[in-house]
Amino acid sequence: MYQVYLLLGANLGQPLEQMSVAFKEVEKQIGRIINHSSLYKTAAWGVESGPDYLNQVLLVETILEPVELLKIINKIETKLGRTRNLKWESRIIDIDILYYDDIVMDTEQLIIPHPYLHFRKFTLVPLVEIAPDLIHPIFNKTQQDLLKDLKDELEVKKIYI
Ligand code: PH2
Ligand code: MG
Ligand code: MG
Repeated sequence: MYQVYLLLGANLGQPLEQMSVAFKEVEKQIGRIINHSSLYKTAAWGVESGPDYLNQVLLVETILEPVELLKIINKIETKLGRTRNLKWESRIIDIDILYYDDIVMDTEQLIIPHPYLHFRKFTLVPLVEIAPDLIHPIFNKTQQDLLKDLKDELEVKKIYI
């Protein structure tokens, strides 16, 4: 079994509903969700004119190897209506692999850990909620320390539903 941290994100359509469907599809097709963060309402990062996002981090146990996992993720995203055009454009659903055990890989297809996670408060705040002491295998820092060192000022607000 491998332990994988995934980030769910949505800012088009009915974000709350899509996040909930994605959560269930992850359980069905990827593995047991052993922990998850709260939901966060977050300002669009990268293309800052976009609508706010909902974001959530899941910790999942899976037997899928990284590339197999990516394929299943793409399948779930497509099932929910995701299309792809521009980098960082608004989306119905996005499922990103943040960490996969303490694996480090950098191929054309897949980079683990996620190459932008340490630049993004919308990723680090939910990660700190459920895994403050998890070590980033390249920077050798905890999630708490990565967040402390981060200068991203965009709003990340826990929501209660
Ligand atoms: N995802 C992006 C680009 N910008 N901004 C927020 N707040 N949340 C996201 O999940 C997000 C983003 C590309 O994947
Ligand atoms: Mg993403
Ligand atoms: Mg993605």
